[in-house]
Order: sequence, then structure tokens, then C-alpha cells
Amino acid sequence: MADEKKSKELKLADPLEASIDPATQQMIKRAQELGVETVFDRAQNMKPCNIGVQGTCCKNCAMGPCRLPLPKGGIEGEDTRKGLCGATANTIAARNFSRMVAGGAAAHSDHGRGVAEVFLSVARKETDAYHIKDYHKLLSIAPHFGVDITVTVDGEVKDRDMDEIALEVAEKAMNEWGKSDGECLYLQRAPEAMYNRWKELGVLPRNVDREIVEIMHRTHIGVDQDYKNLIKQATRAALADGWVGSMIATDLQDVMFGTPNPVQSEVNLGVMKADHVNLIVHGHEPILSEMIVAACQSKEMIDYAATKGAKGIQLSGICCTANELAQRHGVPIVGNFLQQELAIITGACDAMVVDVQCIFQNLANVAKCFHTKLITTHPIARMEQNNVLHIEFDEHHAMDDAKRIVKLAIDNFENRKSEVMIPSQKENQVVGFGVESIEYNLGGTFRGSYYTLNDNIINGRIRGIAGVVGCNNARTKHNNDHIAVIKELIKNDVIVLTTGCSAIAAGMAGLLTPECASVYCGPGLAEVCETVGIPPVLHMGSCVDNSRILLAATEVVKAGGLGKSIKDIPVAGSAPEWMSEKAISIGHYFVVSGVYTVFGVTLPVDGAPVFRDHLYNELEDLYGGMWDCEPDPIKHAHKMIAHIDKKRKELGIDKARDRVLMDMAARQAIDV
Ligand code: BF8
Repeated sequence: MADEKKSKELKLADPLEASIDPATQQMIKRAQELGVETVFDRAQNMKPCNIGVQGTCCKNCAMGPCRLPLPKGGIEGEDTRKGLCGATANTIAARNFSRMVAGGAAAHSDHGRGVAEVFLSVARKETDAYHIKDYHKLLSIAPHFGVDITVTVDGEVKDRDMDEIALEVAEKAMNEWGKSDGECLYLQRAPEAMYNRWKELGVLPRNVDREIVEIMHRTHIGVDQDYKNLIKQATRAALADGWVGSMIATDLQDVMFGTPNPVQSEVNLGVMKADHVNLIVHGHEPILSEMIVAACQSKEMIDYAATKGAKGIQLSGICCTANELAQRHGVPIVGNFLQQELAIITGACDAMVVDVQCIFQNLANVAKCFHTKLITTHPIARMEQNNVLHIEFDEHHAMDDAKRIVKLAIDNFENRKSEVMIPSQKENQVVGFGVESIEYNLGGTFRGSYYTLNDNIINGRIRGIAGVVGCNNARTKHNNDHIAVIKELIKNDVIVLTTGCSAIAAGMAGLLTPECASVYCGPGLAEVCETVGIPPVLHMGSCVDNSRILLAATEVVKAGGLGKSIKDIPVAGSAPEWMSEKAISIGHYFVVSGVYTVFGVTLPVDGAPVFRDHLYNELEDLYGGMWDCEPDPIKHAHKMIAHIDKKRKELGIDKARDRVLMDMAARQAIDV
């Protein structure tokens, strides 16, 4: 009996093996003492499916699931594996991969659609809660929708009425999800050579929804049975995510809530305060959380909190909602994906508000062990557990909804039952580097431009640019690979642009401060960072804000001297601890935008070596970028550096050279 009981006992995670972050280690231990299960423990007790990991399990019809694991010794001779319908391992892996792109693109783009709908309400003046905060940004994006910002009256060119511009932009933006002909308008923001290549290859997305639906059609049993053709469609959908749905989300959020500028903030579980009401926002869409920021700052709510004995209201965030609020308001970040349960286990979380994406269903089970109110707010993301409250958020009565939520948290402050234990760890960080603020930071109003960056890449002080993004994954040590990859890159003079949970990890490790440059960077990058006063790792926002990285790379191309397309510049991408379908969509739009992109953990392609070769090698000839996977973070970083060096060589900037100041014409005349 004793043995039987023992065999059923769940294994517990070793906190020191589960995370590199002391606050996280402390809270995993605390959870185990309290008998509260977390993702770290569950990862010890459920192994990933070996065939799913290889990408070769097909459950697209009821004759299966058909499972095609790679034979132990690999494939010798002809690969005769097939499912009941005859689908090959390549077809199955490509269908699964394409469906992941569809899932990721749908999540980002539906977020974008939600933002566009709110912006349409603003433009139609149907809501008082939201306004246009950044008219300059509105004017800068309008031409990309084909919206005029001037009118000619009696031969005289005049500024066009701002309300008219907003309405036309909103209508054009909405149209991008479902128009009946043509191609998505934002694609022409890409470097011309890249746009022309997409056109030549026939992968320009027609509208966002269509490309996602078409993946679901093609991957139904008995439709597309050519892995190359499937990946072509995945390319259309991924481009519709990065260059359209996500980019519109970023732009319209900036128009309504402000374009980020570098701002100081704090990060890690230690931002929670024992004597304050702790309200945590978790998820992705800033539509609701922007209102909650305003409600928390209102005198009415602050006074109400005081009546309950609280010293104030501490609002903080988890996951990409956290990045959205941090980059615009400096709201502190509690943690990233794997820390969501831990925030409740502090015993000090009076309410956690969630919207969409990356929310553990187990939060409800953890909340049951504490006094925490868990509140869902989005009609498409509810939870079955009976302790979860649902307050459906609507932009037409946004402030009322936000105040109701804040009041619930305040009322719950008195109900804390278990001992509160908040780790002391928190770090300072500078967040909010958008395309615009990088330009400004590199040269001020006098010489704000990407030339400074290009000059320093050409003269070799900066070896190249890396985008390090994406999730945490309980199959790897929390934050370990993000930090190891980033530190190795900056040590080798590669400047890092970061978003999502990777950005939060970087903040927790103290890498988002200008001061860290002298500690961690190679001499060239350190010199640049110290001269202009920027961190070597630039926080560029949430996961939809990966569109900012695409546009920053486009600005580098436009500034001249580093080629005609993103594929020419010394740049590489990375998602060291990815786990979500969104990461696959992001990875694919980076690849087909010309970026060599390395994922950590595993990629679900190993069971189909021919298909894998298409992603890892053949795509380079088509788009200039290609996939790779490397779980060892140091090797991972060095693969990126090797690619950056290859690009430097192709540009002829691989040798030390005298520093020559060039004007734009001279730069553009450099033959690549
Ligand atoms: O969208 S990085 S774990 S929170 S999916 Fe999720 Fe991954 Fe975090 Fe942001 Ni992006």
C-alpha cells in the first residue's frame, strides 16, 4: 500500500533546477510547502509526447491519429512511412506546422481586429473612454492605408480634417481582415526588393482572415499534399500576421494610447506590495488594461482603498499586457509566462484580471487556495471553474467596467487569509523603445536617424542586430536560455531587440539598463551604448510589437549601406524558450522577411527530415531567411553570430576599416 501510494505521489520540481531567478525559486518552494501545485511540478510528471514533438502525429481525421515516428536508426533508402490515407511524414509535419502558423496568426490578428474595432468606435465618436492620443502617429500611418492627409482647396494644399482621416483609416484598417480583392496594403511598407520578391513568389496575402481560413481548408484530409505548397500558404498567413494584423494592432494602439518612449520601470515579483491592494492584469490586449490604469489612478479609487486600510493600489502586469502598460506608463511587471501562478501564491494578489492568450487554466485552482479574485473579461476566453468571475468588458462603458474591477480588488484586500510572502527581488529597467524612439535616441532632434546605427554596424563597433523574443517553456529552465543567449550576443557586440516574455526575462536579469553595457558588452557595443545612453538590450514591447522589429530593420535598410533588403543586413532572430503557436507564426514571418531565425527547445519537424530541410535550407534561396533549432544557448547564440558574420562578409564590411563618414548617397551607392 505504502509503495502504491508512493508511486502515485507527484514528483516535485527542484526549484534551483526550474528557474535561474531567485524570486521564482523561492516561490516554487513556497508553493510546495503550501501543497499548491504549479506548472513546474506538472512538468516533472507529464513527459511530452515523443511523436508529437517530432511533428508527425496526424489527428486531422477519425481514421487516426496516425503516428509516424522517425525510426531509431533514421531513414535508410526510401521513406515508406504513411498514414491511413497515404499522407507522408512531410505532409503531416507541414500540415501541423501550417496549423500552428494559423493558430498564432489568428491570435495576433484577432487582437489586431479588436483594436481596429475600438479605433472605429473612437473615430465614429461612439465612446468617451478612448481618444486619439498620438495624432502624429495617425498622420504617419494614414498614407500606408492610402488615406490622404491633405486636401486641395481652390488650388491650395491644406491639412485635412483629423476626424475625417481617423474615420477613413479605421474603415480601411477593418477592411484588411476581409476585403474581397487586392492585397494587404501594409505590405508595401517592406523594403521594395523584399516586396517584389514576395510578389514574384506569389505569397502576398490577400486579406488576413482568408489566409488563415485557407490553411484550415488545405490541411483538412485530402487537400494539399505537397509540403512546399503548404508552406507557401503558411507564408501568406504569417506575412498577414506580422506585416498586417500585428502591425495594425501596434499602430492603432500607439495612436490611441501613445507611442512608447523610453520610461523607467521595475520588474519581478518583488514589485508587489504587502500593504497595498495588489491588482494584476494578465493577458495581451491593452484595451481593458489602459482603462484599469486610469481607474487605479483616480482619486475616487485611491480614497476608497484607504478606507479599507490599504496604503495604495499597486497595479502590475504579467505577460504581454505587462509589456504594453510598462512601455506606455512605466507600470511595473510582476513576471513572465511561467510566473503567473506564483504571483497568486504570494498571498498578496487581491485580484487578477485576464483577457486573452497565455493564461493558465490552473490559475483558477491556485486562486481557490488563496483569497484572490480571478476575473475573466473577454467573451472568447472564459474558464469552467466556479470560482472565476466574469465581467465582460465593453469599450462603450469601459471606465465603468474598469472601476468595477478595481473596486472588487480593493474590497478583497481585507480578505487575505494566508501569510503573505512577497520575494524581495526586483530590478530597475528602461522599457519602450519603438521605431520612432530608437531613431530619436540615436541622434536626438538634431540628427535623429538610423544612420548612426548603420554607421556603427559598418565600422564594426556593432557587429549586428539580433531579435530575441518569445515565451518561457516549462521544458527548459525558466529564463536560463533567454539570458544565456542575450549575454553571449551582447558580449560579441551584437545589439539585441527584445519583446514578449524574453524582454521580461531580460529586465529581471538587469539587462535593460544603460549601466549594464559596461558590465556585459563587448567593447564596441559598450562604447555605442555609453555614448548614446541606451541599454544594449532594447525592450520593444509585446509580441504583436514584433512588427516594430520588422519596421526597425526596414529603417536600417532605408538608411543605406547595408543592402537593399532585410536579408542583406547582419541580423538574426531567436526564440530560445518558445512554446506558443504565436511564436511559430512570428518565427515564420521573420524567416520569410529574410531573417535567419533560431528556436530553442525543439521544433516539431524532426520526424520529417525532408520537410525540415525545406525549412532549414531551401527557404534561404527563396526568401533569404531560414529556420534553425538549437537548444544549447551558447551554440544557439554562436549560430546567430556566424550568420551575422556571413552577412558582414557579403556586404564587404567584415574587415576592420578606417571610419569614414558617409552621406546618404554614398551609403546607398555601396554595391552589395
Ligand atoms: O504573446 S511571449 S508566453 S505572453 S506567446 Fe505568451 Fe509567449 Fe509570453 Fe505574449 Ni508572446
